[in-house]
Amino acid sequence: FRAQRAVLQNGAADRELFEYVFGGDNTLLALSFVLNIALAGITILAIAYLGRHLTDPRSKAIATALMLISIVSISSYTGLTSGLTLGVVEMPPGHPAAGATTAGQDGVLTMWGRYLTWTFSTPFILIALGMIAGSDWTKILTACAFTITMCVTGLAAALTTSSLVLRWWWFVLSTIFFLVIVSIILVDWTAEASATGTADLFRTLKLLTVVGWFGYPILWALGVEGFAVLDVTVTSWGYSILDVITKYVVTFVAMLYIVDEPDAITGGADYGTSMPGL
Ligand code: RET
Repeated sequence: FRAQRAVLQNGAADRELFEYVFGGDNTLLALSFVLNIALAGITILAIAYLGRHLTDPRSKAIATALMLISIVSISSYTGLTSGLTLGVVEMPPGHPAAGATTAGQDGVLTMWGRYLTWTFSTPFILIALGMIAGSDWTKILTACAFTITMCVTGLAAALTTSSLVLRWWWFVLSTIFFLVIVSIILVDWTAEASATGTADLFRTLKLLTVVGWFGYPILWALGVEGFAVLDVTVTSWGYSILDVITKYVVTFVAMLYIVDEPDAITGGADYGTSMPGL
C-alpha cells in the first residue's frame, strides 16, 4: 500500500511540476527545455543525412556515437518537459535557498533528470573524442567510467538534503572525477591526436569540450542548488546553452570532418597493423 501511495504521489507530482513549468508563468524555463528537443531532433536527422555515404567501420562507429549523444538528449529533455524528471528538493539548514517554496511545496525546483541523463550522454561524447584522437579502449573506457561517476555524484550533490557539508562534499568528489577526464583529454588524447594525424580537428573539439564542460560545475555552484546566485530559469538556460556547445556544435564540427573519411579517421591502409590497439 505504501509503495502504491508513493507511485500515486509521484504521478501527481509530475503533473504539478508540468503545470508549474508550462502553466504560463514560466514560459522562459519551458523554452529552455523545448529548444533542446528541437535541436537534438535536427542533429539526429543531420547526422543520418551527412553520414549516408559512410563506408568505413571506424567512421560509422564515430558517427553512431555522435548520434547517440542527441538520442539521449532528446529523451532527457522530454523527461524534463513532461515534469517526470523534475523535483522539488528542500535545501538543508544554512543553504541560501533553505525555506524556499516552489509550486506550493517546500524546496527549490531541481532538474535532477539532467544529472541522470548526462550519465548516458557524456560517455558517447568521450567515445567519439577518444576515437577521433586514435586512443586505445583502456583510456576511452576509463574516461567513460569517470564521467559516469562524475554524473552520479553530481546527482547525489543535488539530491542530498541532510547536510550542507555533504552536498558540497559530493560536489568536491564529482569535481575530482571531472579533473581526471580533463587530464585524459588534455594530456593523453592531445598527444595521441598528433600521432594519429587528427591534431587540427582535435584542437577545436578539445577547446569546445574542455571550456564547455567547465561551465557545468560553475553553473551548479552559482545556481539554486549551490550558492543560489542565479535563479532556476537562468540556470536552466545556462545548461541548455552549454549543451548546445558541448553536444550539437561538437557533433557538427566532427561530423563535417568525418564525412570525407580521411585516412587518419578510418585508420588508413595500415589500420590494425601499424597502430596496435587503435
Ligand atoms: C556537476 C556538479 C558537481 C561537480 C561537477 C559537475 C560537472 C558536470 C559536467 C557535465 C557535463 C555535461 C555534458 C552534458 C552533455 O550532454 C555534476 C555539474 C564537476 C562536466 C557535457
